[in-house]
Formats: sequence, structure tokens, C-alpha cells
Amino acid sequence: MSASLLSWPGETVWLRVDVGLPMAARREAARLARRIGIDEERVGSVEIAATEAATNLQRHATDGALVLRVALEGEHASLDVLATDTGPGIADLAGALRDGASSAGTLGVGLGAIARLADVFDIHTLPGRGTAVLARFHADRDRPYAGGVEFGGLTRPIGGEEMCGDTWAVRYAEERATESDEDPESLPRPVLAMMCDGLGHGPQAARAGEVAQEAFRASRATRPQQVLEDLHRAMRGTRGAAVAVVRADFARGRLEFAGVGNTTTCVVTDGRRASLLSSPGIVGAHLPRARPVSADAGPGSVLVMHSDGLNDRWAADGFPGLFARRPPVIAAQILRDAGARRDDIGVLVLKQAPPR
Ligand SMILES: [Mn+2]
Repeated sequence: MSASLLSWPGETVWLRVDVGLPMAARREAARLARRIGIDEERVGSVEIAATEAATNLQRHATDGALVLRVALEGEHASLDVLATDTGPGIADLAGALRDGASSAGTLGVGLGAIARLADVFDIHTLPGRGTAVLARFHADRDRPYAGGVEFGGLTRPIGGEEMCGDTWAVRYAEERATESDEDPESLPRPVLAMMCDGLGHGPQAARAGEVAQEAFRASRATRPQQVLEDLHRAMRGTRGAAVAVVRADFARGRLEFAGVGNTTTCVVTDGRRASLLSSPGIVGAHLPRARPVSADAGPGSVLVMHSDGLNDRWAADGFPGLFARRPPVIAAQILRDAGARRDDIGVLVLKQAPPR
């Protein structure tokens, strides 16, 4: 029996700002909402939120995109409506969140309405640099995921390609041993997180990513280096990939890492970034015997993994307040500010879920 994935990129639609954005946002958001079983009454709320977010971007943002994504947390699906822009930022965020108050003519119009409609709302703004707004709609509001870890990520293919060679996945590190593991008093179970950059881009890179996904799901390995070995065997005959795997045990404050090829993995704690270094090689072609790397993940730590589609020279202290936000917002702000190269992009963020 193979493990089930907690999460993977899911269907992601990037809509750039242009005159047709509000209509396209409304249509695509409704389509994805229905696809994951959001009921018709809530689909109306999704449409309003997507239209508001799109209209905000169109009227007030320097440039930006609306990202619609089916976000998966175990059995639980949600639709994320994520607005990301390149400025100007919101000077008076509290004012903007008071519906309509004092924010006429700024990006803040409509934020209060979006916040009220969504099951989860989050926002982070950097004056002069840009804002990320998340509105999440659960498919099944009675059954929220409660695995103790929050995760969110973004993938985007290089311009001109339909398929993305960068991908990621999250699963439990071990299958559940006994039913008592479901005991709500017990510590959350460790997870394994993978970031995979299929070499090059286009269909062959995407194929390497798919094989990595399947192998990651099928692997019974509980340690990152073993996972890489399983992926390496499965990916022979593909183009190969750079892959990083982390075993994240936030409840006990421990991370274990193994990576091969050029990707970035780091732990952000109190505005400081600690990088976990990969070994040279290509998973599927040449797998070095990587030494396992351990790291502390103290309270409030955030794990960030991304492909080389993002410049890795961003500084954690350049994002005041960001690492307390939800993972999709963190991913969007880093993606924008780190500086994208002309390549596929993949970014994944994990952190301990807030107590319920
Ligand atoms: Mn790449």
C-alpha cells in the first residue's frame, strides 16, 4: 500500500492583469469551485471575491496576477484565490480592512468584503513593493484538515509553456501505526516535503516531475536520503531533476534534509535564514551519497523550498511580518521579490499550524 499525499500543486491558473481579468477571474473561479464540490450558494461568494480581487488589481496595482488554485490538505480541498501585485502596497491596512472606509481610490477597496466572504483570509503588504491577498474557500466546511502543519506553494511554467517542470509534494513521513495516532492530544506527525525541478522545461521536464511525484507517493521511505534513492531509481530514463526532501517535525523542532542538484531550502526563524545545502548531482542520472543534514526548527520557524527559477539571494529580514502569515501569502511575496529568472518556478512553504 502506498502512502497518500497530503498535498501537491493541484490545478493552478495564473491570470495576468488585463482588461478582461474580472470576467476571466469570475469564470475560472466558479469552474474550479464547482469542480471541488463547493455548493452553488457558496459559488456565488467565490465569484464575488474573485471579481473584487481582480477589479482591485486592475484598477490599483502597478502590475500583478490573480492565481486560482485548488489547494489540497489530505482529503480536504479548498479553492485559493490569491492576488499578487508589484505595488504600490497599502499604507493603511487596518483602514482598508474596515469595509470601504477611507480607502476609496486605493488597492484596499473591497478587501473587507473579500475577508467576510472567505473561510480563510490573509494579507501581507510591503509599501512600494507589493501585496499578496489570500481568500480560501473550503469545499467541506465541516471537515477542516487538522494535521498540525500548514503548507502552501505555487508553481508557474516558463512563459510560452503549458506544463511546469517544477513540482512539489507533501506526505506523512510514516503511515499511521495505530488508531490512537488520531488522538487529538498526541503531537502532530512528521511530514516529508519534496521540491523537484525537472531539468530544462516543457513536456520532458514535466514528465520527470510526474515520475518524481509518483515515486514520492509510492515510497515507504521515512528519511529524506532514502526518499531520494527511491526517486533516483524511478527516474532513470527521464531527463532527471534537482530534488530536495525535508522531513519536518515542527512539534519536536527538528528538520532533516537531503538534496541533490540546484534548489534552495532554508529555515526562517526570527527574521534569520539558515540554508540547508544540497550536493551536486542529478536525480535519475547521478545520485551522490549525500550526507544527511539536520536543523532546528524552533517555535515560529518557517520552511521555504524553491527551485532555481527564483533567485535565492533574498533576505528573510527584508519581509517584516511576512513569516507570521499563511503559507500561500509567504510563497507569493517571496516569489515576487526574490526575482524570477526565465525558467519554471516552484516554491513551497511549510510551518506549524496555529493551535485550534
Ligand atoms: Mn529550473
